[in-house]
Parts: sequence; structure tokens; C-alpha cells
Amino acid sequence: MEDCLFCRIITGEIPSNKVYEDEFVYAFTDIDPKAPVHILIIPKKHLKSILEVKDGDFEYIDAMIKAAQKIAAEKGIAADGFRLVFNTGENGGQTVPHLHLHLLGGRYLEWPPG
Ligand code: D5M
Repeated sequence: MEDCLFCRIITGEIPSNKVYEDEFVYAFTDIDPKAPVHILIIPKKHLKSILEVKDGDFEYIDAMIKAAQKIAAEKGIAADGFRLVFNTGENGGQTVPHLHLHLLGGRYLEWPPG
């Protein structure tokens, strides 16, 4: 989608600090980090949120989870633990309408979130 911020990051039209990429996903550091490690993992297909994911889309979700495992290991946060978050809709705090998985770690994360 040409007017989608994250689609434009995938094409390189908008610069980002890429940490991982494969056939299905693109991952980059969050511009407003909430933890020492804060990375966004996004599908290369434009899906607005987890609510829009249909049967044929789960290869993207698989790839997002696999990317999270790889990145957590590479960043050295797998052993101590980390958090994966899909903010969804207004009450969920979603501000960008392109599905994204937050990978947060590098410090103790309080629960519940605010
Ligand atoms: O999360 C959307 C996230 O997207 C939020 O943490 C800021 C981040 N963001 C917004 N614009 C950019 C750019 N240009 N680069 C990197 N990160 C960005 P949400 O769950 O929708 O609140």
C-alpha cells in the first residue's frame, strides 16, 4: 500500500535501521524505544492488524515468530527473557495500521502494562 508508513519502510522509501529481513518479513529498530532492545517485526504483506490475518497468511505469522527467535538470540536477550506484543486497535494502543510485532527486552518488563 503506497500510503502505508511500514510498506514504505519495507521498500526503502523511508529509511530504517534494519536488523533482519527474509522473504516474508522485515525487522527494524523502533524509533521510540521502550526498552534497551525494541524491534518491530512486520510482514511484507500489508495486513492492518492481527484481526485481518486469514488462513493463507499464517506463513507470515510463522516467519514473524521465527524472526523473533533469531533476533532475540542475536541480541543476547533470549536467556534472560523478552516480550512479544501485537498492539491491536485503539484500546490496544495500535498507532500504525500495518501489522507489527514488538520485540522488547534487555531489562525487566513490568506486568501488567499501563
Ligand atoms: O507501534 C508503532 C510503533 O512504530 C511505535 O512504537 C513507534 C514506531 N514507529 C513509528 N514510525 C517509525 C519509523 N519511521 N521507524 C521506526 N519505528 C517507527 P503501535 O503498536 O502501533 O503503537
